[in-house]
Amino acid sequence: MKTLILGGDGYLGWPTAMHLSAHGHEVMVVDNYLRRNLSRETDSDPLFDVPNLHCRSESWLQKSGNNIEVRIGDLTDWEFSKDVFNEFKPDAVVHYAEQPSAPYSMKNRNTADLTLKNNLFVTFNIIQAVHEIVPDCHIVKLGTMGEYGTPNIDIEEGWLHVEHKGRKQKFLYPRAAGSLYHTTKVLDTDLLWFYVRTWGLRVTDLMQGPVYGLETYENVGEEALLSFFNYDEYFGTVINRFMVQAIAGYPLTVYGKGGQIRGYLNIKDTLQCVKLSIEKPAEAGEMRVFNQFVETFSVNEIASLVKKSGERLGIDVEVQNLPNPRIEMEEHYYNPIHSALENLGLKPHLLTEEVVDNMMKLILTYKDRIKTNCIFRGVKWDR
Ligand code: USQ
Repeated sequence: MKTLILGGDGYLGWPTAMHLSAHGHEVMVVDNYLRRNLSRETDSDPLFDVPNLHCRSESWLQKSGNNIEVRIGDLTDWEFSKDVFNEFKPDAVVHYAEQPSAPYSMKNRNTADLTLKNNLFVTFNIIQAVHEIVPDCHIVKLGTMGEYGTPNIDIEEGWLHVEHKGRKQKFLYPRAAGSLYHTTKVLDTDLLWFYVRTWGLRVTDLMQGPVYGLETYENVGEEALLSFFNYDEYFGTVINRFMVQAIAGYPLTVYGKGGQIRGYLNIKDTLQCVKLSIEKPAEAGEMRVFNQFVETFSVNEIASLVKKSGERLGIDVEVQNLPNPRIEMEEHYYNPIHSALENLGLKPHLLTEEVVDNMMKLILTYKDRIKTNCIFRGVKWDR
């Protein structure tokens, strides 16, 4: 099976490429190094240096004997996108090629502009290229649980059945995103749904929660194959950030009351979910939406897990409640359904004490690399 991974340099893109390659897929990765460049521009370097995609592909070939093709270019450029699809003719395309940070999207007008244009035009070009060149290709799109916001009713998997004045209709579940970044994902979903209805595309839209973790089955023990691991305010997700803060002796930055609940997953489960989605594809004219996370935690619960791990490892961890720079509910109902991926065969990895301790120990080996000035920038939503 030929699988094209767009955004193949990122935190999730490169591990996905290796995982699918290890399981027999013929893989091509494409990236324009946007995430690397934004990390550098904002002085938000990852915990360790990450070799470029050509070097990582070479390391993977040495380790596995499998080749991963690499193309560097900007997928908002139609000519480049068209060339990639014409050359590779994928059976499936995994779309990670987006500016992934909520705080970055809220920093100023220019970062908002970049986020909106990049995210929507890459999605648009993928849709056009699939329709023109490989109409049977399955699009697996990384969306976010943040598309739904935190409504006061259960969150279904993508769709809501509404009965109104005696008649029934299935709608996309109402969206109410909490940042411009999350809103671009809502707009992506709408674009995809329009073209599924109009052109009969096959689409799986994965509503993913925040991901944590470093090691996957393919990179374990090999620094050259590790993924980007950001812990700064822009590009780090909260569990990864809190562990690095604990190791650095920097008080954990709980925003507001810390009752914000999200659905989390280990990076290993992202890889499983994407693989399962590709290998059991959507039908032509079908848009599947799966909620992609395995367990929910409040920010306070995460801080407590990290603090307790610190106690076991002999590290004193302080927790600090900061005024929340974001606009979000700090206490709320949260009950999202997440059975579809488990029904497809997902075997969840949970955030056990052992998993937290092992991640903390690995981060400890990079303690000298931690730069505390990027941990808190205080990007305000209502600037
Ligand atoms: N939070 C803190 N302190 C911090 C960082 C975050 O209290 O130092 C809180 C946030 O306010 C939020 C929660 O932790 O309530 C999660 O924040 P996050 O930064 O881990 O996640 P978020 O900004 O929502 O974005 C991340 C990824 C994004 C993905 C999304 C999934 O960066 O690409 O789409 O998680 S979800 O959150 O389900 O929308």
